[in-house]
Amino acid sequence: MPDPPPLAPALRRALVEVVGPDHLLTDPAVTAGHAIDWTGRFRGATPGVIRPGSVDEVAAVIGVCAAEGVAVVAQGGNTGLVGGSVPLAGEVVLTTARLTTIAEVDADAGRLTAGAGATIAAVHAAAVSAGWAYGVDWAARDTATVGGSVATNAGGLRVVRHGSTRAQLLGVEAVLGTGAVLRDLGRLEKDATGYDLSGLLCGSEGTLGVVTAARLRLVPDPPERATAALGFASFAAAVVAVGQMRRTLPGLEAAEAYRAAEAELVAGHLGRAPALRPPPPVTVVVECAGTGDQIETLGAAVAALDGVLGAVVADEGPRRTALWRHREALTEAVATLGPHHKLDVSLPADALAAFAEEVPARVTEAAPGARTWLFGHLGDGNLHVNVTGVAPDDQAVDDAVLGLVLARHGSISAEHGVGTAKRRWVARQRGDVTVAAMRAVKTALDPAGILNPHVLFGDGD
Ligand code: 2HG
Ligand code: ZN
Repeated sequence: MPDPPPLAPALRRALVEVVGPDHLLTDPAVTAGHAIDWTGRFRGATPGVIRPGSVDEVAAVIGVCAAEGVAVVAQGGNTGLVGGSVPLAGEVVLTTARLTTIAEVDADAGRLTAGAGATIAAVHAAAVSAGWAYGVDWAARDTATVGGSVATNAGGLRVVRHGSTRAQLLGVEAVLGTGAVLRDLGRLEKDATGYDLSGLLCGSEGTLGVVTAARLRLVPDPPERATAALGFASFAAAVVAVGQMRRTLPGLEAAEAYRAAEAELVAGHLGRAPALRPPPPVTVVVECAGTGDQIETLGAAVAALDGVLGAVVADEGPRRTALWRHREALTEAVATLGPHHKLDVSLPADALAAFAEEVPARVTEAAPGARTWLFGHLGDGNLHVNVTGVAPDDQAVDDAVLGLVLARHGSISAEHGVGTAKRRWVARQRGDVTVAAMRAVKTALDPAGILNPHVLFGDGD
């Protein structure tokens, strides 16, 4: 996009008065990194990046922007994949990078309060030091932040055991579009006093408020863990086996899948042999955790499965790390192939295998030169359809894949959010009544319409 006009002098002065001159960045060489997403597919421009250092500064910044009618995109680690945290229409960027405090760790109750800019890795470390664990985790943990994870209701690798971010959330502190501060961090485990506004802000993608802190529920940290890579002839066989493990293995923490093509791509990228040789049509990485010998527990569960073509099992140590590395590095391996489309979808269990078998053909029908890369979280029905060899703004592939998802009663966004990439599809999935109610909530909490105004809602909804 062409460079947006510079900030008006009065606005600039008002923002500097709030955050100080060092925390309003306007040099394009500095702001450029905040204007492009991780995949390189979504590239915008911004007249300024604001770095408030406290909730009061966030409130004052939003108050100034609301009064001036200036649109704001809130940004955490900028690891989002759907164009929801970059200024595609010349918005100013409000980064939570300075809100990193992790406080009020309650080791008895198992909860902590984390600033929006704290990374997921920092939350893990704080939880472990208090004798607990945090139930949400994914490969971008060192960069992705609490605020972004709340804004997108992020899922990740452990949803099969602990649920998505909303399931960990006791409360949030957030600045609404008016500049008012919603202080909802003190909620108790049981609290039936009206609307769950923290739950509502979770997944709202920066459209209702800027999350500045979150009160997070922690989970026990089991002492023993075992991980296995299992081979299957098809997604259908893998889905049946994962269903059986979910029923019989209470400590199942993850069940992740990828195909032979992805196994070879990531092995080449890492310069290591695939987890299973030769790679089977589908590899499933499973992990269980608990007390007692988990190799034995997992081994017994695997032995009872039908259709396992090959298996390697590992406990703590480099072999376990290596099994995870092959799964977690898939995103970076695909990224080496250039800008690509990412379609993060979920399917009902009984439709998942048929979808996985059909989607590559639908992609090549829509874009003959395109290639599909397929992997994801089999334990909760979430597949990541990555497509390379297609222009960044070409919608034909997205339409083919998302049309198939809706025909199979799935969701067009499982854990990455809608962003700008999928906003045309929300009404088709959720229906007009739901979208009208969502718009009414948006108007109530952000009457000036300044908070991330170009995500979530499609034109004409
Ligand atoms: C994962 O599961 C992330 O690794 C990223 O959600 C998925 O790259 C992707 O499409
Ligand atoms: Zn994922």
